[in-house]
Amino acid sequence: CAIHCKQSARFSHGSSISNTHQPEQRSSDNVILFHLGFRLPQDKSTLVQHLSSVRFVVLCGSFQRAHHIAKRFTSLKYLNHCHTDRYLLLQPLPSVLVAAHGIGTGSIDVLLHEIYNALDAAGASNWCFIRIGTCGGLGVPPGTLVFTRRALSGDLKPSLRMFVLGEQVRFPATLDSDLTNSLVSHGKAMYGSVCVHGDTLCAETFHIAQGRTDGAFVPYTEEQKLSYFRRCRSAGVVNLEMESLALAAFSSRVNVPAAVLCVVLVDRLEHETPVKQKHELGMFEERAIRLLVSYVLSHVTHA
Ligand code: R2B
Repeated sequence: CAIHCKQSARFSHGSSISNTHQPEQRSSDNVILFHLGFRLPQDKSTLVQHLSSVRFVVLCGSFQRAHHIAKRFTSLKYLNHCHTDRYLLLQPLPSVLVAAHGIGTGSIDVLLHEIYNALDAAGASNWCFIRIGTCGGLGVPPGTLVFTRRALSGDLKPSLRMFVLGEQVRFPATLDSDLTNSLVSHGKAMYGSVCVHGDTLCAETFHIAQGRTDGAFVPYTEEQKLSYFRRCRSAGVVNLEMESLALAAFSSRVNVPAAVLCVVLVDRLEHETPVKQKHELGMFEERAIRLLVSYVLSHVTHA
């Protein structure tokens, strides 16, 4: 019958679940941003007033870094914020949001949906995501600023693998090349060859999926680990982190440009964990933050 045929039709990626957005299926009534701690109001006027002019959504891992970045745009006194014990969303300028997404694709994905829903309801248009984070390098030294060209899964594909309604679906994941190139140019003008444009391996876990040997157990040999890292390098990977793919897949589906910029804390071809002094690591992170703030400020008015 027609219903049965419709249900069992398969898309070209081999699943009956679409890997693109199906706008007619989306419910926009009574939306609760549970993890940010608010419900979208029926009367959208306050939301429009606060969020309709947002141009940049800056994403980072921790609450502390989010506060640190937001304070570079404004004084604490003027900082609008909403938070739960899970996530934090700050608005240092009418055009800038700064949010903390936690660790991993699962964590950032929750926040992306809720921020998108808020901005969509407020009628914001012409905005983008920029993730700023830390990462391990592959053959590049600590302090390198990596701008992600392609976010890749553990099997080196530019798509996010997810089980949806019991089926494995791969969501195409593309970062915005114009936004990335413009960040790279800005970065190169500030820091020159410290800036590298390359592919990022987005790992599913911190320890095993990134070939670490300092977790509670290790299911591979040193040789297997190095051989995987060499394969990654040959495929163009210069760094490893844990969120880029979810951001790339999400932004591709909702059609919002996104870019990822990470500072290398350790070269994983040499070490498992950072060997630099704490103040040096702080200086490296500061580099990335200064670049991001300078870039955003050069694109927004301070109203
Ligand atoms: C980089 O650092 C975090 C893990 O320590 C993770 O969020 C990432 O991508």
